[in-house]
Amino acid sequence: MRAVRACRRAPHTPVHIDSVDLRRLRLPLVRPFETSFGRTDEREFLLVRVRGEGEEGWGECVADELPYYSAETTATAWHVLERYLVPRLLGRRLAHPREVLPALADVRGHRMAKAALEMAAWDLHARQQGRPLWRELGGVRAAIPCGVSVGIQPSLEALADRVAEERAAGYQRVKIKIKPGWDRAPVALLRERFAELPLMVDANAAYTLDQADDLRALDGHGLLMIEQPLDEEDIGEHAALQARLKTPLCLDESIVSARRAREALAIGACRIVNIKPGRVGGHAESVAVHDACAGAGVPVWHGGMLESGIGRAHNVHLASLPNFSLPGDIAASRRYFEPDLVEPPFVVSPDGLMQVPQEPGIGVTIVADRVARATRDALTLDA
Ligand code: SMG
Ligand code: MG
Repeated sequence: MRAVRACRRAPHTPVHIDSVDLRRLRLPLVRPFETSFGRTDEREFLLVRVRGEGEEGWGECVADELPYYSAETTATAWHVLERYLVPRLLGRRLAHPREVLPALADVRGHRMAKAALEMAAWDLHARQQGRPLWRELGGVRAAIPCGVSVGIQPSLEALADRVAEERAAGYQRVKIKIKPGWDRAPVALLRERFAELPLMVDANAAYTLDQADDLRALDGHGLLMIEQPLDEEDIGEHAALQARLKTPLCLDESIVSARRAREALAIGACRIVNIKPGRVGGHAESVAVHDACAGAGVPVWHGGMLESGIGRAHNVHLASLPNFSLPGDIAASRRYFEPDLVEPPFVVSPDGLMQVPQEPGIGVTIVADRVARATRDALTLDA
């Protein structure tokens, strides 16, 4: 498949970035989102726009204002982009966006900051080729299956109501957030009310191995998986936990690179992997994680970071690759921001599918005045 596509591809225009705009935005969420580490009412995030050869490309940085999901924040990402990452790309000619991450390799870590720039370069490149991003990444699907992530709710009844609403909207699977003290009861209730519901839980690293019994108590409920129960550094402990559970473990925070994915799979730390391009340094590394998992017979699905339509568009294109065989946390724009920053907004069909955009690049129109209204800081860096 890939070889055929490569033959038809237009000659590559090199990636040449003349200027980069950084923006910090704040947008209120349609509904607050609560996890084991806290509650978000308003999303703060960065946008990166790269320009070159008369085209532009957009990326979104998934880092949050607060260092609770990960060490990176909007402030650290801005600092590292401005001082170290953007200067390494400005005025450089790269043959392909795959060369962006290697060009930034002497800067350690800061994968979310790198990803925003790398993904903007992919959008620029795809627009220059006049092709939708999914074709450049190796996507194979015109529509992707959607799941939904439901935060911790004020009561069990409120949770059941939310889940009923999401099912009615068509989502193919539901994930609920858990933490010690909010695990057995919500799972038991949902199983009682929605016996056939494809259901999973995400702990965002809230447990330790000595709380394994709390997780084993979930084993009888036919969950699709338990996502990231232990600390992101505890790959070995995840392997020990997996050996004690029937339910597959899925790693999210722990998988920061293809190398880490291969190590985790080699020791049996998980049976499923969540891919977020922002977490691993962008699209090229995501494809490498995807391929490593495919080679090991391990399914992947696409995670979400409460993105605006710009980050969501990138996610939808990536999730069209073949080994994204489970529904992702990619939900409709209207669940997050109203209005979203892009047109058309992303919608989910009654059977839980989302169309992959077919226009060049990320394939959506960025609505300039909505971006401007949400912008708190802006900076242009030129070659
Ligand atoms: O984008 O719908 C979304 C959120 C999906 O649950 C989600 N993301 O750990 O997977 C995860 C969380 C991280 C973000 S929490 C603010
Ligand atoms: Mg997660």
